[in-house]
Amino acid sequence: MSKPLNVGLIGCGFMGRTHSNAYRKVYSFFKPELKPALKAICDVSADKAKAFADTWGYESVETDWKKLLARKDIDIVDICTPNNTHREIAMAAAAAGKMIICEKPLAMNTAEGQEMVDAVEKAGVPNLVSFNYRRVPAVTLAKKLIDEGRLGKIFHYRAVFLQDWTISSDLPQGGDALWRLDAKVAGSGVTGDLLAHCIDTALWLNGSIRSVTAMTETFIKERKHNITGKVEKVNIDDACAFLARFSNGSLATFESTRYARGHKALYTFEINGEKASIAWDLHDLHRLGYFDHRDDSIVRGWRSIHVTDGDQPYMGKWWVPGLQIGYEHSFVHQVADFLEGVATGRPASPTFRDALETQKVCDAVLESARSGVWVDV
Ligand code: SOE
Repeated sequence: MSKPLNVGLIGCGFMGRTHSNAYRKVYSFFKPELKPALKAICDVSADKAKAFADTWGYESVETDWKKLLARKDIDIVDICTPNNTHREIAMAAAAAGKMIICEKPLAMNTAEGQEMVDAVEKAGVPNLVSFNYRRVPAVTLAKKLIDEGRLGKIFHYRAVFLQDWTISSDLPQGGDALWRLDAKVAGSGVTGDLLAHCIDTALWLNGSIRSVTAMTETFIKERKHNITGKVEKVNIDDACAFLARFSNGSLATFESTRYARGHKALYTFEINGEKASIAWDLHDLHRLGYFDHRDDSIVRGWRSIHVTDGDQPYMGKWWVPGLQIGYEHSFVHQVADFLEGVATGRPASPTFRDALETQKVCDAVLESARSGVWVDV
């Protein structure tokens, strides 16, 4: 018999939806020992919160996150609010003894992130940052292949995350849905929003990054602000490219932009080792490209592994071999792993401490873009 665990989720945006969907599905497929119950949804707009509660099946509604945190019947606080609120909510949730799941990036910067790590560790509460792409089965399979040593020594890591949704100069900054363009709310542009995903995956697959050199650009210098109504300077990075040296000696290139016309969410990475290479593409997320030099030369070549078999990561919990899953499932896996971590006492990764490493790389990238020199992480 599963034990219930009550969820209080803050924020009714896109991420609030992905997390809510995950809580609803996880029990049916993963049968965790702890069963999440959608207890309360919180948003500053009562209308939005009520509509969200109706859509996703939350039992109750709050409009003040402090009230949500004060409730005795809430076990997990799930933070799906803009980046500039993560620190304050997470610190208060830790002090209230709640388990915490926080959307990425962990914080606005490393100093804030460090405070959050200290707070959750002092309180001893389970904590996780939502870097969902780790839990796409093909990406998890990549981790397994690397850990088994199939690639041998790794020479290169190459990652890109391309979008095109901010090209129009008419697009305002700030407010609902567009806070990602407002540096005061988002902290940074593509570095914290998109490259943070690439960095999290890279640190997980290939170990720590030693140093970086970066360039950023803000193509549209001024935009109307949705809240103030004034035309204001744009302070986010619209595009960022950086080189990195990993501690294992491998070299890396990372690139991200919201100005790559034709690309909506093209996240790809390729890793080249002495014995084998792997490649992954979010647009074809259930496949993993794999090239093994040890294959017989007459049949050697890139193979496209259709990651749908029961013995491949997470897939035994879904349908039958050959039938693929998609983006939303990475969040279901995240909740399943978090709940298992709570039940077993072996925390799922990335914890706040793990995510702080990504934050440090993001900060080093932005510092290097400002200074024009290599920066040690
Ligand atoms: C930005 O458009 C965004 O929604 C990110 O914030 C998400 O983290 C990414 O997964 C998809 O793109």
